[in-house]
Amino acid sequence: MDRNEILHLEDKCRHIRRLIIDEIGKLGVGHVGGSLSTVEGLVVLYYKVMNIDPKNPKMQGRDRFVLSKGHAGPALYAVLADKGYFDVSELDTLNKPETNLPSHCDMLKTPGIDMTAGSLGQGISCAVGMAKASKIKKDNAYIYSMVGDGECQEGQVWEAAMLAAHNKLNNLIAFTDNNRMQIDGPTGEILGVDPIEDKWKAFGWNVFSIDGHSIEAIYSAIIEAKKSTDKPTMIVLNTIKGKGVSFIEAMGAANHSMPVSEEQRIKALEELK
Ligand SMILES: Cc1ncc(C[n+]2csc(CCOP(=O)(O)OP(=O)(O)O)c2C)c(N)n1
Ligand SMILES: [Mg+2]
Repeated sequence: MDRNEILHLEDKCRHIRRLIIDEIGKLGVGHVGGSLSTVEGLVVLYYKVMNIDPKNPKMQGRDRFVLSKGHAGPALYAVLADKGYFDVSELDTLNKPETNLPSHCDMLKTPGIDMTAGSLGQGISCAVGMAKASKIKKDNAYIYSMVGDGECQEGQVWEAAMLAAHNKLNNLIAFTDNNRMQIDGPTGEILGVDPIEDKWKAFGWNVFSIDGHSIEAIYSAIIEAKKSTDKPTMIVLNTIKGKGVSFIEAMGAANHSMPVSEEQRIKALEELK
């Protein structure tokens, strides 16, 4: 990836963060921290890697993305709107009555959402099934998914991990958004998941651990992951919860689901200019 492309995608990340702050800010409350930490991963996937067509969201053989940490829906909606799956103005309806953009992803409501998620552990399990289905259909699709570090406390995540390795699902490339925070505090204090890389390796996955806010590192890891012939890949994204807005980063786990005042919305947008 050349320097210009990296700069372009970094700009895109700033823009997506602005959309996230704006949509949650206009609602007044939401999952800010865990949305902001996903942005570079989503941007590399949606603007560089995935075989998708926003004008034809159900295109046969498309790549799929399952946001297993479904509470970060606002981040994915910002990306889908910017890609043209629906009008950017729809972001103002986030989590309001009759919206197509509920706080957690719903495949029956939102164009571009391929799997409903929000009950932690279920999304990655569905992604494993989708990767197996793609192998059976031989449609050459890649299935991408993202779990949270706190989500990895769910036993179901490890059942999915085992099944994916057993089935040699090298078409499954997943990310852990390793922001080291969950709902109530630091993951390491509540129920530690470290060493997270060794756990995925022990379950038979190909594993990378990288700076989750580096466009270049994420892209390179995906290219490497695609060389796997017999294993699913986990790319551990070492991230910061609330990334991009200093006063939100400084809140730690208190930014998980937080009220956003009009003053905070404007202050955050200023910083993301
Ligand atoms: C099965 C289940 N239990 C509890 C919750 C409530 N919940 C939503 S987010 C969250 C914390 C998740 O932490 P993490 O996976 O680290 O998310 P992130 O830091 O990326 O926001 C919890 C407990 C849920 N959505 N699903
Ligand atoms: Mg977390």
